[in-house]
Parts: sequence; structure tokens; C-alpha cells
Amino acid sequence: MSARHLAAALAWLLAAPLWAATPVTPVTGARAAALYDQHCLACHGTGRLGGMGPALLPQSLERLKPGEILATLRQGRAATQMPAFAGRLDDTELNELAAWLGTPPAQPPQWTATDMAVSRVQYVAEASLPASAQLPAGVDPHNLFVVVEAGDHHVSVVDGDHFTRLARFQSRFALHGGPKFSPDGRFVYFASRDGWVSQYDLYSQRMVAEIRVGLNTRNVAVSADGRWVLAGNTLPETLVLLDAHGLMPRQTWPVRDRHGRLSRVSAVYDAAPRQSFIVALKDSDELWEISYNPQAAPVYPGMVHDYRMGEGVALPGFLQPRVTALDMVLDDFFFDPAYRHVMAASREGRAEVIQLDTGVKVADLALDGMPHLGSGITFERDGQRLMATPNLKGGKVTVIDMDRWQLVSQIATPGPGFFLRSHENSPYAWVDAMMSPRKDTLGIIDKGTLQLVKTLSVRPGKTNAHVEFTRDGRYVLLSIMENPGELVVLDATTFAEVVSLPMSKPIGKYNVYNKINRSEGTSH
Ligand code: DHE
Repeated sequence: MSARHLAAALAWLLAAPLWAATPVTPVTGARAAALYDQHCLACHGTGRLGGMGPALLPQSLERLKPGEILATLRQGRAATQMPAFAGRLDDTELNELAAWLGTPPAQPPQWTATDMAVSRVQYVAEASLPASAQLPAGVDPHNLFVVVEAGDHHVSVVDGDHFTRLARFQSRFALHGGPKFSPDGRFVYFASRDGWVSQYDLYSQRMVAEIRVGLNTRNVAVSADGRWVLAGNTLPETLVLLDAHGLMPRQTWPVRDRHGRLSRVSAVYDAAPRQSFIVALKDSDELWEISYNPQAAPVYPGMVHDYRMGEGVALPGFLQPRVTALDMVLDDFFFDPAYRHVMAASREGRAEVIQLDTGVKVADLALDGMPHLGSGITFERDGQRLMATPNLKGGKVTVIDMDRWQLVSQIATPGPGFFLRSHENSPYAWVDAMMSPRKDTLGIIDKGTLQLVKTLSVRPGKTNAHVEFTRDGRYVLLSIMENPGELVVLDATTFAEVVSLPMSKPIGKYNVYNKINRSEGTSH
């Protein structure tokens, strides 16, 4: 072993978590693997890569609470095909299997171009789809809502004028990130944490195509010209470009940084005014930009744009990633409406503003705690363009002046929250407190006075989570994120309840019009 490898091994040992040294039930890999083959493989696939059931790799299970793997093995999962194994396996077997599932496989899992191609399913040819929306009379195809129900992995399509459910279909396991729409609002694209990308036709309420682009995926972005879908993966560490019509894979980029290290993707975004995708990375101090403008001048591959070296402007070439070196890992992004600047935050609570053309940092931002920039909104107040973001670790909404990049206000809210939403036609912004003991309380902020003017507990004791406005901003649709849960429609001015639909742990919901028109009160 070379000195470098020895030092690396020592560093790894020293960095190993304390629990690794404390006695736990020994994982007899061979026995657990045999139990897996006998009881789990048929649903969860060879190599734990997933099949009818989700992948069971440590990366797929990392969001479970301690003890949840064992509890699921024992009790099964309600409303799914996962049976209870208590009684079929004894305690030692269950413990060994649970511990083994939490350890990485001996051979790092692979997901090749062939795997991707084989996984692709075309359910219906786009050419055979109806030319216009097949919806009940009076339904506005641009005021539809797509609601993600995480409880039993389904999606509902809801009419935003009459608040009736028009369709409900099974989704892939654990959708994450906002579903993204084609520019005309006809197709909606979903990404599942399990690596699947789906194309669904809202006009005929049919799934068009699906493909598994990786083993662990963060989200997708759709190009403003409707031609491309970009998926960002954490396992393997890749970006996958798909044809938006049928999801044929066109290009895969391994995300290797300028030091040669692979990085997981944190999220991909469509920067419509720039005709490019922007990529946030989880493990590297880099930002990537990939132009989908066929007129973009080519750049030489692997070019790094390092503002600290005083380099000039170099725009990204057509389908060629341009790398901007950052001074730290920044993986949560928010863009100004023209996409000239990105506000970028680190997990440690540091944040800065970077000019996207030059790669130059133009400001440090006073954002403590853990701002959730991805859920930020903008609005105008007294001629000033403001940006507001919730905070996962602090009961506050932070308001920033986007012209001067200065802190305007910290508005105290009922507790740390995930989502903030508003609409051009509403004087209010709505924030949840779902990361706190007051998870049942929404805060309503007056965008004029920047004061919290009301708190609302629509279903006391239950998680009042994500909200989204209707196309005209008159109503708010709220997720009661429980199982069984509800989608509650509220009057956006009087806050009175209008109607409620039963749902299975609804999380996010997405209004076609607000998304394709890039409403300033929602994410894109
Ligand atoms: Fe999300 C969007 C990151 C955990 C529900 N989430 C996003 C986006 C990012 C992100 C970067 C914006 C991309 C987009 O919309 O396409 N989320 C993260 C995390 O890093 C974090 C904290 C931990 C993780 O392991 O992923 C995380 N997210 C969650 C959850 O636990 C939530 C509540 C439930 C879930 O799905 O697992 C959750 N995230 C959402 C939702 C959106 C989202 C509903 C889209 C919001 C919208 O209105 O557009």
C-alpha cells in the first residue's frame, strides 16, 4: 500500500462514524444476502436495484428514520404490496437483513447506457394522441393542477375552476422536485427518487413514455423550447439529456469536476432567458451550465471558468457543459427573473450572488440557518424587486432586495418551513411551519408591509404543508400532508374553506398556467 493510500485509509478510519465502533448485531452478509434472494429479490430486483418495488440501496434508504427499515420489514407497508415479515423471519434474521440493506453492495451499482435503453417504455406514440385537450366541457387546460400524492405514490389531475378530480394514476416510487411542463402546458414530466422519468399527456390523460435514467435522481428540467428534458442524478453521478418527445436518451455526462472527482447533482434548472440548463452540484465547488441554443458558439470541452483567476466571459456552447469554479460547494439556487444572477447557498448556511455570464461573485448574502432558496419567490414592493425565502432551520422568512442584494427584513413565522408561495394577484405570501412542532400552522405575510398578518390552522394537529394558487390567484390549494390527507381549497382573500378532496399524503401541486408563465409567486 502506498503512503498516499495508507494516509487515505487512515483518514477514512478516523472519519468513520462512532456507531461503526459500537457493537451492533453482526451483519453476516452471506446469510442476509441469501434472505434477500429468497424473500425480496422478486420485487426489489437483482443487486437491490429496484423492480416492481423500490431500490433498496443505502442511497435510496438514507431518508428513512432510524429503525424504519426494520419496522418496515416487520410490519410491511400499508396500501402497498410490501408484506409483513414478522412471523416469517425471526428477530435475528430481520435484524441482519435490515443492517445489510443499510450497507453498500460489495460491487458499486452500475447504471449503463444499455440499462437505460432497456428500461425505456413507450406506452403510446405521440403521433396517435389527440390534437386537442380531451377534457370535460368548461375545463380550462391551463388551470389544471397536478397533485403529487406520496402516501400511495399516485398523481391526481384536478380542475382548478371546479375543484374536481379528473384523473388519478400510479406514479413511480417517491416523486421529488416539481414536475415540469412542456411550454404549451400539454405534457408534464416527473422524476422519481428511484431514477425514473415519466412523460404524461394532460390532453388525453395518458402516460406517454418512461425511462429509468439512474438509480437515484434529484429532479428534471424541461427546456423552454420544449425539445429537451435534463435529469440530474446522484447515483450514478450523471446528467442525462432526453428527447422531450418520447424520452429517448440523447447524451449522458458524467459529473466529474476539475479535480477529477465525481459529484452528485443537487438539482437541474431551466434558465429560459439564457436558453440553457443550470446545474447545482452537491459535492463540488462548481456550477455547470449547458446551453440548448443551437446557435451557441462552441467552446472547448472541459473548459473551466474561474472568476478568481480574472478570466473573461465565456458563454456555454450548444450541449457543452461550461464549468464555473466557485469558492465553496453551493447547492441550493434561486435566480433573478432575467437569469442574470444566481443566489446560491451552502448547507452550512453561507450564501452568495454570482453573475452568471462572468462567473463573478457580486455579493455575500446575510442568510443564516438553512434557507430553502429552491422554494423562494419574488415580488415588487415600492418599485423594488424583492426575493423571499423560507428557512428549514429557523422560524423566519428572509426578504432580500434583488437590486442591491441587501437584507430587507427577517419576518418571524410560526416555525421552520419548507415552502413559500404567492401570486401576482394576491397581496399575501403563504408559508408553512412543517419542520416544527407547529407543523399545523400556516403563516400569512402581507407583501406590502412585510408583516405576518395571520396564522391559520386549517386542520389542527395535522401537517399544513405546500400551497399553490389557481391561475387567477383567487384560490389557494393546501396540502394536508397526512395519510389519509386532504387537498383543501381556500379563498385567497377571506381564507374561508371552499371545498376539500381526499388525498393520500399530498405534497406538492402544480398549476399549469402559473408554471408555464413563470408566475413570480411560484417555483419553476
Ligand atoms: Fe425537496 C423541490 C431539494 C427534501 C418536497 N427540493 C426541491 C428542489 C430542490 C430540493 C433542490 C427544487 C428542484 C425542483 O423543484 O425541481 N428537498 C431537497 C433537499 O435537498 C431535501 C432537503 C433533502 C433530500 O434528501 O432531498 C429535500 N423535498 C424534501 C422533502 O422531504 C419533501 C418535503 C418531500 C419529498 O418529496 O421527499 C420535499 N421538494 C419537495 C417538493 C418540491 C421540492 C414538493 C417542489 C416544490 C415546488 O412547488 O416546486
